[in-house]
Amino acid sequence: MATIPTDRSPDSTLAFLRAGYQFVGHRCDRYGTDIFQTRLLLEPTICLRGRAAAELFYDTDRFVREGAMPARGQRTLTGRGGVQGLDGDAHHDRKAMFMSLMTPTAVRRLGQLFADEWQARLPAWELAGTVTLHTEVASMLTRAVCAWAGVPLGDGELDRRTADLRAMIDSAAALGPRHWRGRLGRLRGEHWAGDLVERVRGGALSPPDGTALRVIAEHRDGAGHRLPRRVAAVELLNVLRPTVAVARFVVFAALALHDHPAWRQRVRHDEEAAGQFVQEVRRYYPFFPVTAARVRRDFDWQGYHFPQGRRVLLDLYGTDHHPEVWPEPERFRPERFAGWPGDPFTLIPQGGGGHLTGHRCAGEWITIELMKRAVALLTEVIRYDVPPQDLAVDLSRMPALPGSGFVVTAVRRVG
Ligand code: HEM
Ligand code: MYR
Repeated sequence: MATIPTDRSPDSTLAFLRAGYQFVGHRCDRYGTDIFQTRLLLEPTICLRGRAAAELFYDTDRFVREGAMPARGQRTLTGRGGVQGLDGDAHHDRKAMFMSLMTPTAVRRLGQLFADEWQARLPAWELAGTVTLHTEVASMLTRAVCAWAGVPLGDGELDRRTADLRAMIDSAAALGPRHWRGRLGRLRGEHWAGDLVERVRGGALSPPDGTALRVIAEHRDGAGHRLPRRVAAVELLNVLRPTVAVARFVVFAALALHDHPAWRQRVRHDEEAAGQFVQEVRRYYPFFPVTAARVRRDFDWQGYHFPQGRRVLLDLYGTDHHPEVWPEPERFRPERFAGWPGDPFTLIPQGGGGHLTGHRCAGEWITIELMKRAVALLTEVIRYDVPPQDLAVDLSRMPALPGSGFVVTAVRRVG
């Protein structure tokens, strides 16, 4: 049995937070492997990257999710009791509930609500002179996803809810005040979402059939039990929060259009080119760095031993930038997706494997739809100037964003 290359440091948690997206990749490069072991949060942890590793990681006979997500991430990003930490039949049942929301018609409807919201804000943008895209898009997505999910949202509530959802995302890998803002956002958010669920169950609120709020409030598990209020709240937030997170990908799309102006022309009124562009934005820009699981029971793989219970991280960013998978990974080249046959284990910004059978992101189709809408709006409906600003994307900052949040000026409607 080969020994997994192992970091000597007694604990690398701070090194991980400092190195960010490149923590796993740099060490793999140093050891000349796609696997090494380190200590994170005082626990031995195996880190993996690459296609074969992704295929292994998504084998549910070999890995479980129970107890995989660090407590800090549960208190901020995911909550407790939600789909991310389930295994086996319980996971399958809960995941089917999410996937039932993702019909092509429903996905298009969310895209339309978002585009309508964007159009409605244009006059205010034209007047304002200066707009920060990340702030505006996050707020528009909150409005759109609440309408889509059957969640009532008063005008006076929009800023509070957007801020809380953003704080949950921003705090996922943070220490100090940023972590506490996330905890407060989650506390308030779960309280709000729990009340909504109770109002539906009590008949005071009647969201349309098939909307996320109604489906989650009325869901019954295999044994016929409703979700506890707190779990239902966590699952409703699992629809609202990540949709708001798509604002980051919209900003990255705007950044890519700015840095590669030839693509501004190519994507206009060309669905195929726009599709390739969106895939490359998802591959290229840093978002969800790694995901975590635990070894279900002892096994050996490629001559390495994986002991039961060991935490394992899959490097999503590192796999999306692996030179054996993606030639010239640090070049932004949407044309690499022309005729791409698809592979569930190579393009994994939102996880790999199957949507229903495993933990791959339930919102991948929504994400792609919203990004395509944003690209069309940015290239076909408006023109804008991009003044000098801090557009650098700091790879040690998780989750990442251009420093300025992408400021645009002189917004005018052209389409
Ligand atoms: C899971 C990323 C948008 C709902 C995940 C995972 C990642 C991810 C990396 C975990 C995969 C794993 O652990 O194997 C993203 C990114 C998004 C996004 C980068 C872009 C903003 C969305 C949207 C929704 C959503 C729009 C819903 C409307 C979920 C759910 C899970 C999940 C419910 C848990 C799936 C499970 O455990 O089975 N996402 N996601 N996500 N995502 Fe997303
Ligand atoms: C979501 O809201 O579920 C999707 C987007 C959130 C991305 C946040 C990524 C930050 C770092 C997470 C570290 C996870 C460690 C296991």
